Amino acid sequence: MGKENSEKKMVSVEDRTMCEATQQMLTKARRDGVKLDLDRGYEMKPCPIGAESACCKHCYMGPCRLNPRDPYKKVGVCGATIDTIMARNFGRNVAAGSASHNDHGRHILELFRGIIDGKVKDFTIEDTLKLERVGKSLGIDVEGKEVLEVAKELCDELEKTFSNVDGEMPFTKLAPEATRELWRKDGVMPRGAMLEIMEMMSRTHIGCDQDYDNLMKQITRTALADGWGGSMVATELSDIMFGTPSPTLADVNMGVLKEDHVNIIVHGHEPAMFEGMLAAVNDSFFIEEAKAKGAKGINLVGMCCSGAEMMSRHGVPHAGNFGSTEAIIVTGAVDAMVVDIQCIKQGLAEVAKCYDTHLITTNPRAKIEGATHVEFDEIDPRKCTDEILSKAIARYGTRSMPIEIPKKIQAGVHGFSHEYIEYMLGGTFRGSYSPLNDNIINGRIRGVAGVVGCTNPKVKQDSVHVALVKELIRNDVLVLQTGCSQIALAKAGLLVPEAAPLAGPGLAEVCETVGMPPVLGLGSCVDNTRILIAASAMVKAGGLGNSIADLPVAGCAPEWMSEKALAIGHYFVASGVYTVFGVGFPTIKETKFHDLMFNGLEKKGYGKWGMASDPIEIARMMIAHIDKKRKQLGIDK
Ligand code: XCC
Ligand code: SF4
Repeated sequence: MGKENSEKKMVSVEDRTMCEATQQMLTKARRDGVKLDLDRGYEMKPCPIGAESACCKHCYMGPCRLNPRDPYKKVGVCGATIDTIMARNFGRNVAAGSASHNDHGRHILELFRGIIDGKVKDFTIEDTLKLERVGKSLGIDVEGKEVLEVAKELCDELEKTFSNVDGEMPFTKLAPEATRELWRKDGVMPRGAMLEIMEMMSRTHIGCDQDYDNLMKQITRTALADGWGGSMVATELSDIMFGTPSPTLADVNMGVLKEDHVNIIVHGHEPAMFEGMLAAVNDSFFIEEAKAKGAKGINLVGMCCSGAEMMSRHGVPHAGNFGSTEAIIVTGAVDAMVVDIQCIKQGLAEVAKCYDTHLITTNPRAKIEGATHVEFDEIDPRKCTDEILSKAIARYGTRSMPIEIPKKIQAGVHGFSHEYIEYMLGGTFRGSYSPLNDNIINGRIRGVAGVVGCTNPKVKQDSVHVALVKELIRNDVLVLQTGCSQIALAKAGLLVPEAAPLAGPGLAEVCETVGMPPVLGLGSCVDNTRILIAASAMVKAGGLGNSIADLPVAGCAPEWMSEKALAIGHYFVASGVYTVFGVGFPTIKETKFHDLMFNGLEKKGYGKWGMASDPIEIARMMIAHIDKKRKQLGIDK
């Protein structure tokens, strides 16, 4: 097949995404002359030197470019070697990812403090049982204390996650003792997130830390400050304030839009604004306003991670993942897309303009040129949400575009918090260990995999997620999911108990007994920390070794794209999990730094990195690791 031919084949909508709704909208966008990310991604030819992290622009003696095919032939002007350059680049990626999650977590903590101080009146402490449980797990004496008293102590304790300059980050207490000992011994125990991120940035300045092995220590500490820091604070406090998820039925895909309703999409990451919107759309004043314009009502749906959180907590419908955010505007049916922070493509502004959709930014940390900014303030949420509603309703009244909504919709069960998983698979002690551990030891469940992360227009949207997860469950591996990956599998119809027959005989039997799907959706990307807590609980329940590194588990982000994904990947590796990334990886294979990440870390007692792009190959690697761990545990009969 000639180059031209293969390019033609690549560019068909079926090759850009396996999501049929997104295909339909991409076709329409091309017809309408509107360019989407899915096509921009195809046309972009990424820099091959940057793709393998063989360039450095940390000072203006450069930028220095090394040859990825002969990486040790040259050094930078300052003398930096390829290992230093790759380690510094990776370190700054992890710092940015960790900063994003910590900024999110700190913002959630501020909201929590606002509730305690009485300044914030529109939000409250929903789950007081969880408040007590989390307080106790951090050593707070909750006996006989008022809710607000416990909350205040917890708030002060968790503040240290960000502000500590020494000691150990509070939530690291939840990790198994052997895992913590390793962190202490290697000097990678995270202190405070602001400190770790600052130190990561300073050590990667020209002429500072130029030993890739030493840099790796700070990279590890910075990543741990995400998983056991800001991300965990975000998840746990959001549960306390907005409710801990338990299994909820929710619809997913573009068919959740309703032609005869005012459609509002919330897309981003922090739950507060979305919670505010949810409260406001039920206001009868606005429902009447919408009706006066001829609409049957107001339809609030989510996308990406804030969508995943709201779906988990409240069953709010979810319209699609990262790869569909521009495409959905092409329906013409979106009256407003409301965004806050992270993973919001600037390209949305142009697409929104073409389809007369309001793109509304709400967070002072994330404005977009061409979008309307209506700031959200937790102290007065209605000021923002009411203005958004008025704008969306007015747009419904003046809709002039032809509307085309793909009729794709898929129900699924979401909202498996770690508490619920423990309750479902660990609550009643039958054998010597918890039922989950028993089922792993007796081999019905071969192991547990976390499949998470983004979609990336470098690969056919959703296709690697779906093929990988199907292969894993077919081999009796229980799959836990978050973020955009969870949405991909929800659209494919796997987040229902009826998907059990797709699993191997052992996993299918467990699913049928418990009445659960073979694929469990845990929520957004910060909720990856639920996987850390579940893994720690598995260690503590006994029979599967002493540390997370002993468990027959593995993780994967098969279509990753963000720096947050790298931070998440590395905190899983640093916590003991074998983590495979798809798409590609910013290192050069034949280098010392790559060897450290993909082999050396495991020898030191951590997890390790893996990389492959084919889903069956990824599954094979993850299962081989799970089997290796089973063998080491002596449960490989
Ligand atoms: Fe973003 Fe969180 Fe990735 Fe999705 S999975 S593209 S990071 S929205 Ni989190
Ligand atoms: Fe080049 Fe060194 Fe400057 Fe990087 S820090 S751009 S390798 S001179």
